[in-house]
Amino acid sequence: MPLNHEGLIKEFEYVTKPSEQKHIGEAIENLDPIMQEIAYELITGNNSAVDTLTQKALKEGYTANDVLDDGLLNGMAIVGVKFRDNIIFVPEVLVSARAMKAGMTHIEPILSASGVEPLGTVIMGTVKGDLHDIGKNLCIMMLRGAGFTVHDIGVDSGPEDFIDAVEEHEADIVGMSALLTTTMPNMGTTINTFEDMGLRDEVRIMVGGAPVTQDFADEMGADAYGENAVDAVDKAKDLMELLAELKS
Ligand code: B12
Repeated sequence: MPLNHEGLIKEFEYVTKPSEQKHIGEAIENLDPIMQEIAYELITGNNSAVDTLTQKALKEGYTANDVLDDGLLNGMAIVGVKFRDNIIFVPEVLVSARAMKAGMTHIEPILSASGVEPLGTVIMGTVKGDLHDIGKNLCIMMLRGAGFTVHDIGVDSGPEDFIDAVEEHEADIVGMSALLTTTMPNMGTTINTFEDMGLRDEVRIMVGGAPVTQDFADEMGADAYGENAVDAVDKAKDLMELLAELKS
């Protein structure tokens, strides 16, 4: 079915980077009407519509993965682009995140009951001294949606909190978030502590948050930097491949 949902076509016009136009465009060009509708309602933050449509799609025989990949995640990818490009702001992102949650309520139990092997285990936290968690929580939602097991250690997390969580859950990846220029260096402190404890080779570390850049991530010794929640998933997948190569 070609893309014919007027609202979604309009929303896609906000995607202007050629690489994203290709990536997201290919994902949405042949979506069934109900998936186009789910993606659109998620973008506009209509959580009761996302809730109803997700249940309807599941009843009609779409798998939990179909609804997640084709409907919810495509919608969230456009939300991520609009937020980054200052077309929408925090309140709109939160409303879309609430709509995503409404859909995930029906998807998550099916995915966890299906016993699909998780892609990997991720520990996510906001670094010491920092209480911002909206972006971290969005990343967690997307990572879980993509098939990762994620343990959220919350905000104001010191090196020992990350290390304890990695050991307890035998995690593959650590994700650190920071929104304050004053707390960003705590990413480096955490990475150094992993090194000091001889645990640096056990995990791959990714960092993110509005003031964080690729250069800063390199300087701190992180393995990856993620610009947004969609990128967090891509980077986590890359890091899992890297870990698999290292282990083989
Ligand atoms: C909401 C908010 C708050 C809320 C936080 C609520 C919460 N539960 O998170 C409250 C009111 C508590 C707050 C408090 C403060 N805040 Co504040 N806050 C913001 C605000 C408005 C939005 C941040 C946000 O949620 N963005 C939305 C999310 C979706 O974006 P994001 O976090 O960047 O996340 C995305 C990416 O960065 C990435 N990402 C994020 N984390 C990770 C992690 C990984 C691993 C990866 C791969 C990717 C990734 O993916 C996310 C999704 O796309 C910003 C201003 C702004 N417009 O950015 C100021 C801002 C961050 N706050 C600021 C300040 C100064 C403060 C306070 C110090 C204010 C004060 N004097 O008390 C306190 C600090 C409290 C503390 N110790 O942390 C400053 C920071 C300035 C600076 N240079 O450091 C900002 C920039 C405002 C400003 N312009 O001055 N704040």
